[in-house]
Amino acid sequence: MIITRRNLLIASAASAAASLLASRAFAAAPPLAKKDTYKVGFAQTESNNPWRLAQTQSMQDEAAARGWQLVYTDAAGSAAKQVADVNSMIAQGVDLIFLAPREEKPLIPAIMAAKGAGIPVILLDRNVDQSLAKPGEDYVCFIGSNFVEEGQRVAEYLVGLGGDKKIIIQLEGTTGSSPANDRKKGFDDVIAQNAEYQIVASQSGDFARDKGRQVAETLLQAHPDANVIYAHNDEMAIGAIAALEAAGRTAGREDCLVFSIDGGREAVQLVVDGKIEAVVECNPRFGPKAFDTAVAYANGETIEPVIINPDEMYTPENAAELLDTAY
Ligand code: GYE
Repeated sequence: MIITRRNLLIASAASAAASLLASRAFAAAPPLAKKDTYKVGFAQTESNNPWRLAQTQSMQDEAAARGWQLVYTDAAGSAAKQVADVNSMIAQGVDLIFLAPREEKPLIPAIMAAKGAGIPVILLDRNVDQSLAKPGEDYVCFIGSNFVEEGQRVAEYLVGLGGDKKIIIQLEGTTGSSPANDRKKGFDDVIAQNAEYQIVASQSGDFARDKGRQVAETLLQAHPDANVIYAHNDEMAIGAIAALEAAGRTAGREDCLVFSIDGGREAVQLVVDGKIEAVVECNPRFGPKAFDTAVAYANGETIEPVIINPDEMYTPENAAELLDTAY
């Protein structure tokens, strides 16, 4: 090959790309030094529901029990603020960051910034886009529920019930968040295999009670024949029950089945009352496992890239008995 300036440029661009790939493929997540106590960050997404409050409480309790310093931030529902929160933790020199990434893509630069600063990140409860960041390389691991399975369990329960309730409204969680994407996927896949069931509308209620109520109100007007509401979390299900009642309808087996995911005390009580048919648990008490995982990582133990929390399902059969264990 004749060496021209153009060929040289192409060759050097190709080798730069190759070494970038190699560094991505081989670089491990930053290590955590062994110490008696740590200063760790917890970057929370928002605090507008009992699930988030229970998760924050669990992290704070665990830090206090171990005598670790916890730098806590609340992104108040803004991915941009959460990126800034992580950057401020990096500037404060925390040893490790626990991050609950609000959405799958916008938090990638924050994870990369922590990696660049040599600070390991453990993802809690929500995951990030796996084509953009990887466990064991860019962050240590993900700890949380299997959201696809949660959606599947709701759909399988519904199909298993039989009966005539087959026209479904779906209230999705925060757009672009891993639980919303995966809870929809798991549910939709099972429903697609059962032709007599039909999802007539699927829209985001942002995991929030009042947004869920408003969206349910609009969708119930557009689809008055709907007789199943599947909400991606308790808060939106509770909002949807208010919308049903405002429309002169009732939540429950007589009229419209309601399903949710999370398993907060208020929702489990609604299962006891017959207004919610079933709730798939998604446990927010992350503290013990999160801190244990950090210690195991510092000790050089092998950390699984994905650590799944086992979840219960609350049904009319067990809800009363399990009520006291709900957060
Ligand atoms: O279901 C919801 C919360 O990310 C798994 O986020 C979590 C979800 C949970 O706001 O209520």
